[in-house]
Amino acid sequence: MGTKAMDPRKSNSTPTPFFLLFSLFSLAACHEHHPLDPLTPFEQTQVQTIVKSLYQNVTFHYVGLDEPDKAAVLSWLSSPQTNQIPDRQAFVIARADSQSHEIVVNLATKEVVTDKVYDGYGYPMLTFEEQAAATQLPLTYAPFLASIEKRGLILDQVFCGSFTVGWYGSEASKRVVRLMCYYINGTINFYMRPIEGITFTVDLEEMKIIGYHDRVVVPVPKADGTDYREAVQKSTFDNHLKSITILQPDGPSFTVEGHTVRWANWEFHVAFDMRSGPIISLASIYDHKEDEYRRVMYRGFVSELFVPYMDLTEEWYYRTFLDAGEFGFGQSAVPLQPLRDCPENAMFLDGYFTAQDGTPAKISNVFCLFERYAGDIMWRHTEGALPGDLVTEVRPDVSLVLRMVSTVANYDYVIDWEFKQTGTIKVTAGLTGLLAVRGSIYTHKDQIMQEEYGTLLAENVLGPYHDHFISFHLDLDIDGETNSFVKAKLQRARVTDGRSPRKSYWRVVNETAKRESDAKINLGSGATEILVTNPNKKTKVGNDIGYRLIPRTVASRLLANDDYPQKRAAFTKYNVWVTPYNRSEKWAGGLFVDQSHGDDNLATWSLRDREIEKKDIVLWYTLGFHHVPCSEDFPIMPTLTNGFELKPTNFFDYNPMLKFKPLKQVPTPSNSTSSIHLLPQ
Ligand SMILES: *[C@@H]1O[C@H](CO)[C@@H](O)[C@H](O)[C@H]1NC(C)=O
Ligand SMILES: *[C@@H]1O[C@H](CO)[C@@H](O)[C@H](O)[C@H]1NC(C)=O
Ligand SMILES: *[C@@H]1O[C@H](CO)[C@@H](O)[C@H](O)[C@H]1NC(C)=O
Ligand SMILES: *[C@@H]1O[C@H](CO)[C@@H](O)[C@H](O)[C@H]1NC(C)=O
Ligand SMILES: *[C@@H]1O[C@H](CO)[C@@H](O)[C@H](O)[C@H]1NC(C)=O
Ligand SMILES: [Cu+2]
Repeated sequence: MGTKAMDPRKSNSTPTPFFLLFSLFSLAACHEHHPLDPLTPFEQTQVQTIVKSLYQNVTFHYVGLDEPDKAAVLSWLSSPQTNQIPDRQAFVIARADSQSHEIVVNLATKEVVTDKVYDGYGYPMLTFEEQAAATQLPLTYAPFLASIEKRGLILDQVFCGSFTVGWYGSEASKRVVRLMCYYINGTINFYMRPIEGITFTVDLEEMKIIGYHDRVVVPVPKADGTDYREAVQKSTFDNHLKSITILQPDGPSFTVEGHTVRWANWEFHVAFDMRSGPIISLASIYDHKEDEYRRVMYRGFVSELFVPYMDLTEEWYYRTFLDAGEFGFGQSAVPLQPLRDCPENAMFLDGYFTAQDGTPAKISNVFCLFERYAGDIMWRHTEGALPGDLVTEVRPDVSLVLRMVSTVANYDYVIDWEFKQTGTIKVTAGLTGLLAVRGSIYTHKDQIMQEEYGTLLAENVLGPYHDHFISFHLDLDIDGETNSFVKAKLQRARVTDGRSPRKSYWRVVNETAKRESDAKINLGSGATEILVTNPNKKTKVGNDIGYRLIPRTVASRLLANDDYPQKRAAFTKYNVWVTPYNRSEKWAGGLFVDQSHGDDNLATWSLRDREIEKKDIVLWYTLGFHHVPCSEDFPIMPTLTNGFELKPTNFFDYNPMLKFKPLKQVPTPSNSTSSIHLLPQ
């Protein structure tokens, strides 16, 4: 951090070395594939050609790598020179002839391996193109034009958004969305100006409005004070912050080769997926004592999100979104802004998703990768008890962060995967952006005489209560695939035998889960440590090798089990689940999520109650936020964060950073005495 730093607003250039690195990244990706590399634009185009040769009239809803079998990947990894790389295959979800298809394309042989019509409940992820087309329909729809006129609004200031409809018990369904319109006139923040009381239903196959109800006229909230742009707010107040920058005069300490990132004692592979965003694979940590990389996680990614609103009015009750499976958490990612979204020392990576017609679409700067030094302490001690000089040993905490921001319409989700030299993987989810608000007749809380489903945030603006759950698929391989799941319960014990003047203490009672039903856990009551261990490997003194899940704030679902949205998002029933590895069990809310009935998801898979002891297991952790909006969330929300850590627990024989050279801290070559930067020694 330096006080001599330039004003970040005046510079939009990223130093050249990072761009150079980025070009290497793309080049390497073209030449030699890692079996888990995402599809390249060239491969996406091959998929497009092959699928279009089957169906002329087809829309692409998902295209991604058809993940090879884990055994094949691991055997390739054990000896990449001698073992053949598994054939590259693409997995496609497409619509043709009004049917959903699951298509697997072999990119080596250019053949369609399977083409299966899906006839169960639920529909594929929506495409941007069909949503854009749907939201244009109101602008020429006579009943809506009349509603707009009745409210004294002008049409060219109206903007409509599309929303998935959920499922509320009916048997038959069509591919439909609901629309909600907003008034722009005078603000970029139209989300704060709902034209409340109107519901549209659009048939996406026919691309026409099939339902319209103008139920009630509610004042459109004012534009005043809603526009968050600095130029509009004219940012009058000044906290007198001087500029801050992060300097790495010798460049970053990480390298990116293909999609493999190496930094400090970590190595992992990172891929972009249009459904889940970042997929971290094969995360391994170097153990200097063993002189080898030891695997911690085979694959980790955001599997599903669940955002149910608690407002029961006609215009709102259906809003119970599953953002990954309905809207695409990955394809909703946005380009990160250098110096604002990520610090100056960040490197940026691009990602590709597939547009509705099968064409590759690029998201520039979809990830940033940077070393974080926030002035924190990794470990320290001052020894002053002995005669002589005070002894102080301190190690600064420097970590590596991979970041993505997904903006699913109004909300912005900041997802960080952070790797610490002590072996911890820390995942942070930040929520910011704009609340979904309801237009209301109220201008003051005292006017509210009946049950409302939210907080009055401003005149005519009500912020409905809602949740955000984010479910992570964590295929941990703690030093190998054979793992067990252990609940270490901290239990109070009474002293009754007079062995101590104390009356109580606590002890650890370990329970190893035998089957899936033993591993469904709601955290937050009692003291239980959650561990994934490798019972075949021990530390020097005989403890099972392991990693611990350390959640931040725990939020458990509040909806009833028989409520429709809860059935669809039944993965939120518990905070923690464990399943045996199965290549096709990736999406906690099921594969076809839009209007799903909840018959294909984590909760139904785990009814099989499979054995999970000494098996290759997957840990699922769902973090949550209960969001009771407050006035500070208006007109734009300061970031709210939650997350979890995966921390080595009897994985190493001693503090893994004991024998590593500390970073050398040198003052920057400037007049400033307070600026410090770090150099590896
Ligand atoms: C393609 O399919 C869509 C949706 O089923 C249909 O509306 C459209 O008419 C079809 N176009 C052609 C050229 O067949
Ligand atoms: C649009 O905004 C302008 C400026 O704030 C205001 O004068 C005008 O009345 C608004 N028009 C409508 C139809 O809301
Ligand atoms: C329980 O497991 C923890 C973590 O692996 C370990 O530290 C502890 O020694 C175990 N306790 C017993 C009683 O086995
Ligand atoms: C993998 O999971 C799918 C979906 O739950 C299931 O149909 C299949 O039988 C499972 N495979 C194995 C080997 O258990
Ligand atoms: C150092 O300080 C002097 C006097 O304040 C100033 O003229 C000079 O530009 C400074 N140099 C740097 C590198 O900031
Ligand atoms: Cu929220």
